[in-house]
Amino acid sequence: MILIGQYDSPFVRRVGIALTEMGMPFEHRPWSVWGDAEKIAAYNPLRRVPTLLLDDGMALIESGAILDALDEMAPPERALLPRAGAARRDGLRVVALATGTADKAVSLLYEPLHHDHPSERWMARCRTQIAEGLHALEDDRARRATGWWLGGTLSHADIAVACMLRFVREAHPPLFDEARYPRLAAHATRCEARPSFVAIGQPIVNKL
Ligand SMILES: N[C@@H](CCC(=O)N[C@@H](CS)C(=O)NCC(=O)O)C(=O)O
Repeated sequence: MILIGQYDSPFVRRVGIALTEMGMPFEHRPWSVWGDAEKIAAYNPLRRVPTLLLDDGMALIESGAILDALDEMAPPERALLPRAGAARRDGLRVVALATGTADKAVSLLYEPLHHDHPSERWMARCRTQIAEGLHALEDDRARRATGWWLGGTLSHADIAVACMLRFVREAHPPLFDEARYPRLAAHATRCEARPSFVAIGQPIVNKL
């Protein structure tokens, strides 16, 4: 398999970490969505990352769809979400809160990069959405006594939240006050200490 995209993207990083945690070997092509857009377009007409090329030549896009396929391809004991039922829905809800927050953090980073006159109204909305996403995740984690988000083992929920947190903290430092989100800060510390998180990551490249 070949994973296309740079690890400063919380979505690409999430897929790279999940592949590593699942023990699935892959090659990495750190192509930029700006400088390498036409190379990416050969596999994904949307010119977005992550894009994952499977061994049979199929190109998967959208991190959620990619990880769903990988969970299905992995031996059941290595999948990072339950296959069905309430526990799966719970995990998907946490993942959606995390990736939705990451989406808004990416939009907030892009706005001044792509507009001569960035919209303050749009950026204020993004900041509110990021803060509310972080609050909801902090409250959700407070209601759980388990070591990892969904129980005793690492899941897609843990990875999605941690990748979002690293991106928000690096791209928008004023938006993450550790004192306000102590459980999320502890979650990030725990995840970032794992070898897969250490190996897969890069500082944000904030230019076109
Ligand atoms: N919903 C997508 C979001 C992916 C995403 O936002 N990727 C960004 C990089 S962080 C990208 O491709 N940006 C270029 C663009 O959207 O044109 C997913 O989960 O895969």
